[in-house]
Amino acid sequence: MIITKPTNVSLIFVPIHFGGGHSGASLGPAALKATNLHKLLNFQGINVSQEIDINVPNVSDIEIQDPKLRYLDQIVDVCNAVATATQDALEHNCFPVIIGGDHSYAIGSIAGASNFFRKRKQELGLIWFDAHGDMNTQETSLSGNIHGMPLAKSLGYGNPKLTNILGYNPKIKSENTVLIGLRDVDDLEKKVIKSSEIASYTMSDIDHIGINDILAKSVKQLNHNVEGIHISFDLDVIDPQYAPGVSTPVEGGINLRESLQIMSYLAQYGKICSLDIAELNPLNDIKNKTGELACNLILTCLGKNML
Ligand SMILES: [Mn+2]
Repeated sequence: MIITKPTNVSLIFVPIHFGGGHSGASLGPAALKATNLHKLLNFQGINVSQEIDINVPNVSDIEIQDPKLRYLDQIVDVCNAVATATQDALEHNCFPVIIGGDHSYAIGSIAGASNFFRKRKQELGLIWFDAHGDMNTQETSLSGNIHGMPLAKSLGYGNPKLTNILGYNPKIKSENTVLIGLRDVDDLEKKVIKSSEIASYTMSDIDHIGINDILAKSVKQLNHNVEGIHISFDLDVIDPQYAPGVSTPVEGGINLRESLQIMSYLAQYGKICSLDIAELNPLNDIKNKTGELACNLILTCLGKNML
């Protein structure tokens, strides 16, 4: 099996919180930097080619235009910058790790990765780890928070300003999408997910089938159709016992060993091309426990072994 052991990575930090309304999410990138990620990557033989801090506007004095899509224009700007940085990293043979920040920025990272493969007439696959569906649109969302919508946007549903980043949609086909770890899904989202071709696995499925078999099924399904797979990992997929530092914790998540097993499995599969680590919120964390785990997850995804 090919091992995903990139020699060059690009760290893209996105200190955004207004996709979710939990201000601590903007501190996620700083908490990750405090884990010494850069040095630890170097110890692992990985060169950090660039560290990019995406410019995120201060929204405290911006009036919300549309309560159904809060901070739409600001999020579009951030996602455009994230898309460019992600695509650029891939063009330069660097593995992009995009660190948030609330999950809304994934609209941008997926757009960038998708466009890289599109230019080569290839397709991108997506594995989305999350307690939530992130499949809302302005029609179904109760909060208007865009961090509950990024998967829907990447699949082409919802407001064109978000679905058409980089000028096309959808970024991903639903049959090339896998959703893992679900346990807190809105009723309308349930209908959308069930009626789509997305392969979705709840926590109950993980209990019944086991995470390894789910990953094996997932990569087997995607392998035929796609050249690269983007991983969008919302830290709230992990149980708050191990990852309290997230904006919207939900009991009953995967445990610490399962989270590391996911990354070690994916590291052995050659098509992983880019990684989001989203929703780190140090204001809810305990002594940067979740930040340290996030760091370990990144290192493991990039080939760190226990022995
Ligand atoms: Mn999410």
